[in-house]
Amino acid sequence: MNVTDLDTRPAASSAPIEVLKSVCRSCHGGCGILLHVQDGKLVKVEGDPDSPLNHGRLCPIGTVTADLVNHPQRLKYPMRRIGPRGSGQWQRISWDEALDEIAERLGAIKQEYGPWSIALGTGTGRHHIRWVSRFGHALGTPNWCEPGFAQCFHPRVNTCILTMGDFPVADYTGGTPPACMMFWGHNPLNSGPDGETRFSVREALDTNPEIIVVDPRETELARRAKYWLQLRPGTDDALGLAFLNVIIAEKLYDAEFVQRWTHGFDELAAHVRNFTPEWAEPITWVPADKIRDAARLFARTKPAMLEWGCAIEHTPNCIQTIRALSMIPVLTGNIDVPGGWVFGMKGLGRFPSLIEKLSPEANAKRLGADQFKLLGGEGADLPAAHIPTLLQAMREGKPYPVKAFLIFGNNTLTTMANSKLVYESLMKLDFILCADVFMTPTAELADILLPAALWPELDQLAGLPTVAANVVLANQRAVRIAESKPDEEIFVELARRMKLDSCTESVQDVLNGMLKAGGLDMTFAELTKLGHVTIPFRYNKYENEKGFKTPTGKIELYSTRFEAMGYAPLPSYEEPPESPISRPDLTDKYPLVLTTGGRIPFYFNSEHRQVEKLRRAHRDPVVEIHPETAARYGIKNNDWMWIETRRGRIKQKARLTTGIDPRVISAQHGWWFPEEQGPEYGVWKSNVNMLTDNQAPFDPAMGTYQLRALLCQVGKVEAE
Ligand SMILES: Nc1nc2c(c(=O)[nH]1)N[C@H]1C(S)=C(S)[C@@H](COP(=O)(O)OP(=O)(O)OC[C@H]3O[C@@H](n4cnc5c(=O)[nH]c(N)nc54)[C@H](O)[C@@H]3O)O[C@H]1N2
Ligand SMILES: Nc1nc2c(c(=O)[nH]1)N[C@H]1C(S)=C(S)[C@@H](COP(=O)(O)OP(=O)(O)OC[C@H]3O[C@@H](n4cnc5c(=O)[nH]c(N)nc54)[C@H](O)[C@@H]3O)O[C@H]1N2
Ligand code: SF4
Ligand SMILES: [Mo]
Repeated sequence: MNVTDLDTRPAASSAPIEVLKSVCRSCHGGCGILLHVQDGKLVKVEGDPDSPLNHGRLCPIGTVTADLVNHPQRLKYPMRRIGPRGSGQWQRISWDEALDEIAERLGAIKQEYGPWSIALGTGTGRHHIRWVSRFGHALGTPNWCEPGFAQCFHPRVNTCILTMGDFPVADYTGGTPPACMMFWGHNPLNSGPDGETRFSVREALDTNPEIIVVDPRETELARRAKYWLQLRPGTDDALGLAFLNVIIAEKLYDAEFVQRWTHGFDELAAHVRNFTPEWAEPITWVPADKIRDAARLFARTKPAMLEWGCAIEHTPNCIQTIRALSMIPVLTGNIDVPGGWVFGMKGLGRFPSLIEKLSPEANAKRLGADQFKLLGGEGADLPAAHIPTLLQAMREGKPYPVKAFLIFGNNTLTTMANSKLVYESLMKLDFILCADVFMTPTAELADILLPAALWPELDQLAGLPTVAANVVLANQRAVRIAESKPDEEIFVELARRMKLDSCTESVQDVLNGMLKAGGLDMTFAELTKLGHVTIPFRYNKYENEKGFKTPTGKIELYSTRFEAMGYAPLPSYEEPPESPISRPDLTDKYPLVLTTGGRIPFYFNSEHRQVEKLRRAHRDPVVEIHPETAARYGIKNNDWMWIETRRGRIKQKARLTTGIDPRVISAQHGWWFPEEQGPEYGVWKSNVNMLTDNQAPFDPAMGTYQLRALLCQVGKVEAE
């Protein structure tokens, strides 16, 4: 579907239209957007031509913002459940009643079991994500979580901070186009890179760089690539090590940069000596010559950038995969250079997470932190709880009971692995609070349900480290919908009602404080008039800043921090726990490799299935399968087909394509059906996390579980 097919015409009215500058926050990106408001209603949106990130364009999701905001199924007022959990019986209550009841229930649980028995959950990249941990810390609990934290983006952030002192991002705003772009487990034309926008990627592609793509599926980028490395899902670590082997063995590295600015090159060189492309070929299914050619191309073409995505983080060898891949731009001298990988300018001050308010006793209780130090302990930029450990504490009361879960924007039943076990865990709780913009199968399990505001209904600073690379963006409240409230304001009101000694400042005070701490001499209200501020960029910052912010002052190829925490200092390969190589005993019953979750442009994870215009563009869940494989099972294009793993069975619609290996299938994630009967809304029908596992093995440092390389079998769904 084309974006222009979406009907965004304003409703007929003669009242004046006010146009407000804002920033779309329907994904991790920050496209400039103009909000047209008439009679207090959002009637139309347009891309902001002044935005350096999208130059007036919007993707399908951004385009339907008014449909989303004004959707008749939005939650409009607080509700209390009156029947048994999951019975779908609700009663409208006032905000005062809701907040009083929440305060009372939390107070009682805190008293009896300690504040750590209250856990909080949120969703990816939300405006209020850091407010969830802030409120938790003020309440005295270290147990907040987000399904992407151990699985997406943050493993890259934490690893790079430890080994390079900062998190590098691709440089799109400096005016120097990349000569080579390598897309590794990342499809930013659909997903938008982390905190920039797909439009920056398109503009860079228009300058005709060399392209390398590492992906099991033939995406648009793969079709444009000089080298498309069609690897077996879950083997990115082996492929990354083979790249390092070629770059070092053939002396393709930037000798001057490596000598002056890296630590542990000799150890790395010895370590990867045997990881030749020939070693990697049978593991990854990528021909050795192709690996060699791609590594040579990346190393010889300058400047070059690596665009990496969450596919490399959906594996229990997540951290070491990131380690291997991050060294490719480092060895080739593409760090903090125009058109390469750069460190941001940090126009925003650090968000006041209030972590210092946690008592040492509470801090020590963060579930999973003793084991997974990059997720919950000393190696984490913002420590979070380990979800499988948290769910176990809900189910079994071990290592101590978790009694309440406060869910602020997370469709837990669809986005966390092993949905049935997640459901069992939630059903054991004494109290569930859910704040969401729509009713969902997860929200139906709550005791109290709060109507959250969407981004056009609130004030925020776009605060991802990447967005703040050199552009600081303000998102301003344009409209209000019924009794909905921004999550941030809910936290402040709850903190005040519970008489907590922090988290009681107003949202505006916190935003102004972040601008001030970042050195911007303006208030949030002043920034909203401008929409965004661009900070002049500097490259090669390490030269003037006495090196990189690591113990050795250099980029640590051999990581002293990892070693000190008891983790391997050099990257390694681990076979996925459920693969044709690690579990040949399963392949008779489950002969195919299943990958999940490749993004499509019409939905953000489990969201937006209510929006008819998007549904018209993409009605059903789709699984990609090779025609030869499909023929073997009697499956035709558009047939519903079963997908089954050791955990469960779901159905999705077959899309036959030769752009996938006959031994692999790729299923979509986040599916449920708002149009079907509640309280389940078809959540057990096509939800791919019925198939995934949240049990060990986990990444030893991050606690990550496997989402992209599992064994499955398929079959045609006969008429039911
Ligand atoms: N199998 C498999 N599972 C996956 C993935 C995969 O690739 N494969 N991807 C994983 C990844 S990377 C991630 S990050 C997670 C994402 O997991 P989530 O973050 O849970 O996903 P979403 O569906 O985006 O968000 C959940 C809810 O937030 C609500 N919401 C939207 N805006 C707001 C708001 O402003 N306030 C409040 N209170 N609620 C709001 C939406 O209505 C929705 O119900 O999923 C993970 N799960
Ligand atoms: N429109 C839209 N935008 C989104 C989202 C969304 O749901 N919709 N989700 C947001 C979230 S939470 C995230 S984390 C990002 C994710 O965005 P990306 O990081 O781009 O991740 P995906 O699109 O899930 O996967 C990228 C590619 O990885 C490939 N892949 C699958 N398995 C493997 C593997 O084992 N190895 C390798 N190398 N590749 C593999 C898939 O075929 C896919 O093309 O997008 C964000 N933006
Ligand atoms: S790419 Fe993201 S930020 Fe940009 S319009 Fe689409 S949803 Fe909004
Ligand atoms: Mo994510």
